[in-house]
Amino acid sequence: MRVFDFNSALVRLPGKSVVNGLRASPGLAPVFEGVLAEHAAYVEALGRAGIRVTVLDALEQFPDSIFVEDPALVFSEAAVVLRPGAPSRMAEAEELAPALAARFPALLRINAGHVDGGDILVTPRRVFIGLSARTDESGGIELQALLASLGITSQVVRTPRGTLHLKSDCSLIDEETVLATPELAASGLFDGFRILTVPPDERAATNAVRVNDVVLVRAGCPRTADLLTHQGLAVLPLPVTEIARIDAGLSCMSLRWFNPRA
Ligand code: CIR
Repeated sequence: MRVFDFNSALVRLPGKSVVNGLRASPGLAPVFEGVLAEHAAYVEALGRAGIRVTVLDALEQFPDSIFVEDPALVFSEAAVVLRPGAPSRMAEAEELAPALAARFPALLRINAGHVDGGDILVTPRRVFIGLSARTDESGGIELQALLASLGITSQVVRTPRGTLHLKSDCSLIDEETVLATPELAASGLFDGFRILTVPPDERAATNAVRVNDVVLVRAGCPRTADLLTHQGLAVLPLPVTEIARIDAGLSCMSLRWFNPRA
């Protein structure tokens, strides 16, 4: 089983409040109908990649709750309820907990500090936990202990300064290959991995999602798509223009796992 072999996913519909999602810099807010269309294309792509997708109802009181990757971390054997670092997102974790409890054999919880799932990169060798403005040391240490209890090795690293999440700048493409920004590629973090470096003007494409035999990639990044295609990978470009206005990309819109009981 490869760490990107999935048969199950959870997503959450955007509420109209998504237009008020958090963003680091001022600019145009997303248009609700546009977010809805991008979300629908994403859900369809997961389905075409072989995943059974459960779509949860929108939560109007939580504008960013469409980004289910941040309040939880999932593996075949357990789900971890995290503690998102943005105050407006903290309660998303408890909103998600019942859906997780119904689907996983074990439910673990981070009880101290903060961890956003966007800062967690799962690879076959270890799980990287990126410290950022959203993920702090006490959360990272607690997550390491929970992962150790599941027999999973992890390493606490630094999310690059000025980057929202670790996975804003990198993603796992196959068991030994990561896609990364030029800065992260040069940082030494991925020593031992094969690194595919995106062109500087396509930095946002690093937040790709390997799902079974397909790589979902942000549309409008042709050189990154070519880079992946030349590795023999099937690439599926998806539009994220609207959700990018609230600092989001592809990985954050789902929780993906392999359910051996499905
Ligand atoms: C936030 O700032 O929390 C949301 N507007 C975007 C979250 C994106 N999450 C992710 O990349 N994992």
